[in-house]
Amino acid sequence: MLVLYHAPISTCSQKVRLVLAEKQLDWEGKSINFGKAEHLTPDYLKLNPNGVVPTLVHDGDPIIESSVITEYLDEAFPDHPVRPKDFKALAHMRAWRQYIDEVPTPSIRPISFNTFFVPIWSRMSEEEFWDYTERLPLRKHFYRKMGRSGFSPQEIEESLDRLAQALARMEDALQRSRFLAGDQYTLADVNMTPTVVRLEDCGRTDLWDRLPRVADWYERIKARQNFDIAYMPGSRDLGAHI
Ligand SMILES: N[C@@H](CCC(=O)N[C@@H](CS)C(=O)NCC(=O)O)C(=O)O
Repeated sequence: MLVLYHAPISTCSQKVRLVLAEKQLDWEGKSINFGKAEHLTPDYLKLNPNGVVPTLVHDGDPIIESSVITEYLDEAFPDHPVRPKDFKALAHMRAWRQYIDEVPTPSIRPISFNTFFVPIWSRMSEEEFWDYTERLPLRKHFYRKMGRSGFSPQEIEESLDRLAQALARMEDALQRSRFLAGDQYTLADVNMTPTVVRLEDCGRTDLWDRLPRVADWYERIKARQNFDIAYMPGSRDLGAHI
């Protein structure tokens, strides 16, 4: 029995939903509403002490961290693999995954947060914002430093520059293989997908205007069966779940 605590618009939840769909696994969803701070309730914090989504509960045991969850799913359910069997190819895939977790994944946050979280915070008074951030186990000081009005234009530009570098690295890799870590669709592609989708939803497809292999990769990613399942209604509507 697989239960996923997730949010439709959450990029980390989308990674897990892509893998669940690719592996054709049945799961029960429990949708978490950030606007109602459902990720910070005592019951949810018992499952995920970081107070973030996603959390996968498998036969009663919670598993947290999207990149850990996706690898766990591939280990626990070997059909329709999303990791190469060859150890060197696996190391190559993991290096990609680590790079994506370190560079593009945090770099999409400024543009994404300004679009998604700032409307929630702007409805709060300074005191309410302070009380809300006091409850955050993971990003209390990060959010306080950013403030209720979100990231500055300079911070947005810097993060878009990091994303442009990541897309250029993808273009280079896609000269040599069909997918990021070889000719097999793997967790490297899964990890990168939500960031590229979010860039499209924020109107920044210009970042791959001159990267034909990235454009082709993205079209192939969107044409896969797991895509429409993972991107359930509401997943791309940034204002819908506030
Ligand atoms: N490293 C974690 C990060 C999870 C994460 O940041 N989730 C976001 C949604 S994509 C969240 O729950 N944010 C709520 C918050 O920051 O308060 C993972 O990959 O699972």
